[in-house]
Amino acid sequence: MSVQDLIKQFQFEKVLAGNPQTKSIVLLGKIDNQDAIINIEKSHFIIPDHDFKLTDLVNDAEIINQNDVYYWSNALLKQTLEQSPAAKLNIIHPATETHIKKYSTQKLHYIIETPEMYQKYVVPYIETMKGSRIKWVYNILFEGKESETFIHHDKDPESGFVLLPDMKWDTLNMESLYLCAIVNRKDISSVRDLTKSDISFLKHLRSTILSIIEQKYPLKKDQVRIFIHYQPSYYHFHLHIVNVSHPGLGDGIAIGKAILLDDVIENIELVGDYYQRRNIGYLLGENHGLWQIEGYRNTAS
Ligand code: M7G
Repeated sequence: MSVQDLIKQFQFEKVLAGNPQTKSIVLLGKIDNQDAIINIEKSHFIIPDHDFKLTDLVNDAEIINQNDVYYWSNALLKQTLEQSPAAKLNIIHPATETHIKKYSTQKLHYIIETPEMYQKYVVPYIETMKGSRIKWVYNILFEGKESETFIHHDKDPESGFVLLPDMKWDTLNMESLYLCAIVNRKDISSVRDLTKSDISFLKHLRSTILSIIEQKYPLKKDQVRIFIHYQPSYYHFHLHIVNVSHPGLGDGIAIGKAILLDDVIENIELVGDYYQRRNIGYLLGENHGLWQIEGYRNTAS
């Protein structure tokens, strides 16, 4: 089904979340009697370097009010799908219960996860999250899905990875550049699995990604931050690569979720089993699968 057909068939049920700061909204509804999630985020502006006229951007405006030298108005922008789209629209269909919970507004808790909590509750939880939930990852790595967008693909089973545009990026606006690097290795579920033996692998990822970015985009290596999430939504090791000018959508780059790759490398260089031994603090929503586990919840709160 084309994206236009999916949009036409969407039957709205309710708003799952909305954020006036990121100018985004998440809707729940049905397509073909199956749950569907629509995530719409208003796009950032793309201003050409030269020959820019405000009327290229603004089609019309209506005054709200005026006082002294101050004018404020509502405006209609000139937009095209190819160069200046109004919004980025993502669809998940059919959406699972886990998707619906993930995208719903929820109460957050600050968790200090001890190595014992990790072993007792998180390891078994991760096992239940592998299978179909990371099908999209294996589609990219082994089935050629999205391969037309690949920026880099090294098939070496130990050191190789795919670098591609993240689903969160509109692929047009450099200021919000958001890439994802997914490794071929299947043995790293999260930062908790990284040890001294992974240092050269992580350094290889870092240097390869940075040199590709410098070649391919008008960006220097100090203009992106590379980080991982803990807890991630998908337990197959991947890196987030984001333009430093992008504050991130929602909590994606916030403390209590994002960990810089440089910090990870340095930590395990200093203490080989750093991520096996230490407590890790993070924010967790009440809809998260881990919060549903009574023992975990009681230990965490
Ligand atoms: P995460 O930390 O596991 O989850 O990162 P979260 O950031 O969603 O909480 C997974 C990353 O992969 C996110 O940045 C997603 O936007 C991105 N992503 C997820 N899916 C299902 C896809 C996909 O199918 N294709 C691409 N290109 N990126 C995806």
